[in-house]
Amino acid sequence: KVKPAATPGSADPAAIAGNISYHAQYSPHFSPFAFGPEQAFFSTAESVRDHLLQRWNDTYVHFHKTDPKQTYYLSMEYLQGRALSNAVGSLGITGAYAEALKKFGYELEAIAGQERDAALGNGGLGRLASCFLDSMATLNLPAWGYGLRYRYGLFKQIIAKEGQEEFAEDWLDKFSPWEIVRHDVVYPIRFFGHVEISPDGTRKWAGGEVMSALAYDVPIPGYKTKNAISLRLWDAKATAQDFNLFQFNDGQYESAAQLHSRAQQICAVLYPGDATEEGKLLRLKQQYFLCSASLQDIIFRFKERKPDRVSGKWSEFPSKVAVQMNDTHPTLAIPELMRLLMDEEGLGWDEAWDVTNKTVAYTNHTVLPEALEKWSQTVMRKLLPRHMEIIEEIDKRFREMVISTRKDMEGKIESMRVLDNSNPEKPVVRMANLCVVSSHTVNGVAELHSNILKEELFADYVSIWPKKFQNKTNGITPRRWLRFCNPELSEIVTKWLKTDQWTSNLDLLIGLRKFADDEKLHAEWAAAKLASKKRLAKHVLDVTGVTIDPNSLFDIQIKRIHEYKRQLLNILGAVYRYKKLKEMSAEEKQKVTPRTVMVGGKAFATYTNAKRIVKLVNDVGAVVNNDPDVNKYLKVVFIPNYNVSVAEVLIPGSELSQHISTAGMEASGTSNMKFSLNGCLIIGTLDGANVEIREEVGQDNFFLFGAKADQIAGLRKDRENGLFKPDPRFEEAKQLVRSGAFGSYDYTPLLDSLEGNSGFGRGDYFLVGYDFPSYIEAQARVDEAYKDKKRWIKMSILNTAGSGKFSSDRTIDQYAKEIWGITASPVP
Ligand code: 26R
Repeated sequence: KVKPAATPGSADPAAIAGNISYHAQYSPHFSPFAFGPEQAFFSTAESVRDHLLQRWNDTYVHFHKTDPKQTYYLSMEYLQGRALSNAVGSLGITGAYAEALKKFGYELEAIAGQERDAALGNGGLGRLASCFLDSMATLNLPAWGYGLRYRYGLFKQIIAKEGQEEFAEDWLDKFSPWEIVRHDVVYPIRFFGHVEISPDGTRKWAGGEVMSALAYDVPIPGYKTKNAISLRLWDAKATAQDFNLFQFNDGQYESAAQLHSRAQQICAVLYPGDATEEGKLLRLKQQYFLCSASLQDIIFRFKERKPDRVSGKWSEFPSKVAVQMNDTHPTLAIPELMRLLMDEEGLGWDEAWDVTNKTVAYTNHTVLPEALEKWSQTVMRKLLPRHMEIIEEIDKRFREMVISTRKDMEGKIESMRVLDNSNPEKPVVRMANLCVVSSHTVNGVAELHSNILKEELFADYVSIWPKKFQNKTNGITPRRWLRFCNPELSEIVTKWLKTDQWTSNLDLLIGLRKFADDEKLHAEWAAAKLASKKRLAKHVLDVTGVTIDPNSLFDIQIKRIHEYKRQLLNILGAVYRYKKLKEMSAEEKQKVTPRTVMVGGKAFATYTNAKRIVKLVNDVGAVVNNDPDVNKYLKVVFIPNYNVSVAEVLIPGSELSQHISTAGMEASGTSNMKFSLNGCLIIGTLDGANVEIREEVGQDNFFLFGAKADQIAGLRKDRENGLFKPDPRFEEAKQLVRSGAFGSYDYTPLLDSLEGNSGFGRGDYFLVGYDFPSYIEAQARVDEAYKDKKRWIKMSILNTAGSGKFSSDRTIDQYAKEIWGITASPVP
């Protein structure tokens, strides 16, 4: 009924409705006879996109004219989640869009719920990249993200009889209204082939197979600013020339389209299984594809902004370009930039090296040995022969440098060098070493983690380049993780602070501290929490069929399933709690704090022990939740298919969250920050960013337990020497699982990983047994604290009040000043 309007309506609901109606009619993706919630979502998104495009174009033109130094963030992962609410919220037109949709009989929230998550990542590293883009745009920084346009990003998790099952999820079905294909932004990408040496000695990569990288741009709005930046996602394509019509007409359909199908493989899935040689090769192809396309684009833009710059001006490059590598996955940016500068632009080694070193910086996100990438030199030479030559030269020159300047370090060279030839059968490239040797700056992601890098993993390099190493404590965007996901609490914060400026200056939250005892605030705070808990309970009922009590303590652990994150400690704690409840008299039970333990997260498809943990949580839940003796006091729920939008429902409704990794193993953690910001208390070890959160919110408002990072090595040694004496409570919990109380599934291998004396994955490498008693005792302190409602709410308020430091705006501001050397460039 609404008259269509082609132009995006400002903030006027009638004009917006007209624009939505225009898109339904003239950007049709469905037959015109219905306007259901799905059609309404796509038309609304396209209408919002018009606003974004305007800003996106203005920002691009502004950067082009003013030519500031720009950061390019290279990441194999982004976990964007949904975009609609975030976009209208950032543009300040949520109310107008809500009203416009009412004209069609729809609620904005329901329409926004139609959107699929853009899940182009696994976990923490990917979500961090997305929070960073939000802050870069909000701070008006000249900065972009580059990534891959995976067809099937993160798998969908379904819990079946045997535990987790993975299914491909097509986020582009039906299509994404947010991406804009740039048919004019296409670069050739080469694989395989050989190195050609011309008579003058110059080397060039030739032959092999060549396909195209095609750009898709996702506009990223800043909060309350005109700037909108870009997440540029590359897709792989073969052309008509690669299609062999002769073969096709001859009935050889598959070989006729061989390159087309190889191109499709590149962006098919994130982290394809790498157990086979094919899988490894495909992963390396993906990494190179991202690096080569992005660097060609960066160099193109460098030239485009000042056409007279072309040759002889390469020393200017690092004053215009900063490249940040998000972990080692985009390390090939280093040899690729060297290759482009030397082979395509004619620079000599020294000049190219100087430019590369001043341009690239590396962030480390993990110290786990199995997550530190090592690539076979054989595979690398086959796929990227010229890059392998360049890597060998980097390795050679690094060794020569150490020998000529640091005789005292000579004994360390073998472990520091880029190439590891210690196993002549399987020589490898150590990607982290390549990053450290080639980057101007290396950073960790929390204070403790950065110290571990400096004192352990990269200690030898620190003695050569003491100033290369920094810390940049992670952060989260307060827009998505409080303002938009928790409107009830946001409103209260704004009311008591008498300003909504905290959304872009999170330090203002500290102003809540002085109201921490105010009874009126307490009442409002408790009501907001209860509303969020009810929404959470509804989600749990919808996806699991389990009814949970909003008056019980909501205790949540959501993150990737990993042994070092110790979901096993959590569930064994719940098993122990169950056992004690079973032993209690009815009278004793009256005094118990009722609890709902929720665990969610995905296990990597080939990570057997992680999958066993998922199964165990589900099995324990099935027994506990159906046991009338205890289910008023304890429920255990596995939340399936954890992702960004599930987190947006769970975090606001949480009261206690578990960040219980073995100290020293979680680089930072970022969901801990989200929970604390939403007034949730943390039970945790002194690991990653927990250390800093506890400092900020105050130690009385944090439930601490467990061994410290500097004790871990000693404790493992003790264990090897047979000095570990398990606590009887730990033995009881394991025994109950072994007894078959939670079903017939064979948990022996999982539980055996907690026994014995030594070895990786055996001998309780993650020290679940050592930390178990202090964990149980910390949980008892939680139960006591929860009985005192006033005290609990005060602690909750103080968590929110102390979360200012963990805004990704702070993190990105530090990167901009201390690593990238870029400054704000707001569109006038
Ligand atoms: C390629 C493969 C070996 C691989 C390893 C590890 C792929 C992906 C990863 C993911 C890692 C790097 C990750 O997500 N790390 C997390 O980064 C977060 C953001 O800094 C931290 O908060 C979190 O502690 C860390 O585990």
